[in-house]
Amino acid sequence: MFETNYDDCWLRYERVDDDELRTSYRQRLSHAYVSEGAPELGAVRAELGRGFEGLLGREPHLWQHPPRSIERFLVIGHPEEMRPISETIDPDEIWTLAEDGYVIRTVEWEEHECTVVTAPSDRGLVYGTFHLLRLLALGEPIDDLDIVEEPANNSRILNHWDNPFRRSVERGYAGQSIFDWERLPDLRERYVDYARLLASLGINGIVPNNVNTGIPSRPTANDAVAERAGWQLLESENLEKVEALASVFRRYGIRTYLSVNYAAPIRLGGLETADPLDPEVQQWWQDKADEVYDVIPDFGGFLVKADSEGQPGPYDYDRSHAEGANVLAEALEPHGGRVWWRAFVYSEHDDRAVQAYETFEPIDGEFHENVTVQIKNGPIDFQQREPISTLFGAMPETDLGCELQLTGEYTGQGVHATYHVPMWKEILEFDTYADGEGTPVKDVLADREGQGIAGVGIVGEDPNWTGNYLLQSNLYGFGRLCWDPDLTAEEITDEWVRQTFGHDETVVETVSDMLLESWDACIDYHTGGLGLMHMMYNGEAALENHYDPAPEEWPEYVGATGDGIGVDRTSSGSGYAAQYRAPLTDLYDDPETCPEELLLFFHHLPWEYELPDGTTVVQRLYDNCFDGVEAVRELRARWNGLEGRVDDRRYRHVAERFDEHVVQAERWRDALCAYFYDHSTVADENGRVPR
Ligand code: GCW
Repeated sequence: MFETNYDDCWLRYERVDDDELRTSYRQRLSHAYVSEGAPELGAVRAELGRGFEGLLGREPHLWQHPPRSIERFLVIGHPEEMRPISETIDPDEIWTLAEDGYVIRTVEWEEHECTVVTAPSDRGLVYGTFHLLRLLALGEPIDDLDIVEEPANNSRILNHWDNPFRRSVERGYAGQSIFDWERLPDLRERYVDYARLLASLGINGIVPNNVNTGIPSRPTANDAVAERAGWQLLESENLEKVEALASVFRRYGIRTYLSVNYAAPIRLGGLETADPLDPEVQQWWQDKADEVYDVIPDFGGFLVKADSEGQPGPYDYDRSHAEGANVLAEALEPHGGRVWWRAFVYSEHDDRAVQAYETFEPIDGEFHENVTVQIKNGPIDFQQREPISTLFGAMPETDLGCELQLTGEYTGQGVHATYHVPMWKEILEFDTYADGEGTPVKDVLADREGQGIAGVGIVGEDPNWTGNYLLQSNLYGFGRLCWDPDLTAEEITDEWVRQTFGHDETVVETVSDMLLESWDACIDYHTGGLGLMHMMYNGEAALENHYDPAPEEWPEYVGATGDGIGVDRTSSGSGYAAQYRAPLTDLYDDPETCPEELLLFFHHLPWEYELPDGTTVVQRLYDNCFDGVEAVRELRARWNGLEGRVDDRRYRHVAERFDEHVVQAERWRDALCAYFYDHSTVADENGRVPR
């Protein structure tokens, strides 16, 4: 019934092997009293059918009332509509939950024992149902459940850099876009299965089109455009297509947003200007928003890349980013929509790291309440490891969103099995001192209506969705961390491996350890560590862009000279370190106290500068590059050791990519070591450099 030509990822619902466990699951769940009405409940029943058939060998018997003749049964619905819930759980407990929250509890009702999934919203019932199925897939006992879940982040959104109509994906490494805008509003099963994957993680928002909406420079009214592009999704004729896609995601509690182009009033409206303070422009956005909500009643809002990498914006009219965002916010406000306004601006400073703060910190508090400023985790651009953006500690009066990257633009592009969860944990745990000591990024973002986390998507039409099967773990991990940033990387990894590869402890342990070690290896062979970054080839061809090494292309990022390496971002340099709250500025300003993993991001140091363990900077760079390659070889060997324990299709696919991974890691090691030697003329103590 559910055969597709693409992978099920972590929703495999493999049969529960343990007879005793399977029996106890069947006894409690084979009969289900599920509420009706909302489209989400249709998704709940469909998922129960699919999940139980896989896990328990048969679909549940669905009842429209409490099955009096059955001792134990499952109940899914809202307190007020179902007696097994309203008579066992205090409704206030449910109504005071966060809207997306849910409760899963084992209760005694009359002479029955019920497993209850209840929530204040239909979306919560979807999330609760996937949580229950996850417990079964993980082989957890369900005899005495008392689970209360609320998401830490209000918004948990996927940003797709998919180019509609062209079906290419910017920084996509898993084939073409899964969204076929030519064929929409016709729907595909793959859209449903993608919505299921996202809902199983509690993702509640999606932007299906690229922030680079296709208008690189300031257009004029009569600028003929041959090729259709993302900005045209706002055209009346395309809104029906957006609604069709939105209707699929809506059933799974996911709101649809659109990336819009700031010059749309000119391009779509034929106006002469897109000046946010121009009344005609304000009216145009208002009319466009009204039109969108007529077609898509639960539309989420607009995502905007403005005055960045050639995209138009308010600076074109000498307006601030707040003035720029607020005209869209006013248009969306009556409909409950939100503007996600990206803070990814640079190019006006020698040190690109300083610009976003200098642009946005001064206008903190000037944005309308329904504007969220979306900030990349670091000041550069999703590098293998970056310090945390200074903006997270600098805008208390503005709703903030953290933008993370799932796709591996700089971490191996769909080939290298680089797991981002440990990186994201480091980002979310970083103490910004925004409210004194103990104000980690995760707390800066949490528990505020307009805040949350956005992730740059990773899926494409490849049967494995992510280019490498192991990279499905990044989508899984992103969703789990958005919901609960307190989960450990180990917990998330264990969950993903078991649901994806089963419970063979050798496989679970091996794959988990491999993933948890992959990021460190990635940093070592791609950068040499110590905070260096941005040494990639910037060629035109999409797939070689940012994949190959070319340190010589970026002197201002690496700071390699005859006397040393690194970039001075302290008070004696670009002054970036001063944008942090105390005591971070002093911590970073002094090479003696600056964390080693960021040393050369903040400091330009002599090649022979001695690190605390007595190693020199240049020797450490050589060692890290070689260790990085060794680590990748070790990862490959461990994977190869799993032959016969993992199905052949996925085993061979991943093994092949590890072979590519090793070769590419060697390429980076050799290019970086040669570059370091050319500048330092200091040979490796172990005779490996020069080669
Ligand atoms: O990461 C860089 C990428 C661009 C991307 C841009 C951005 C969508 O190289 O491909 O454009 O940043 O985040 O806007």
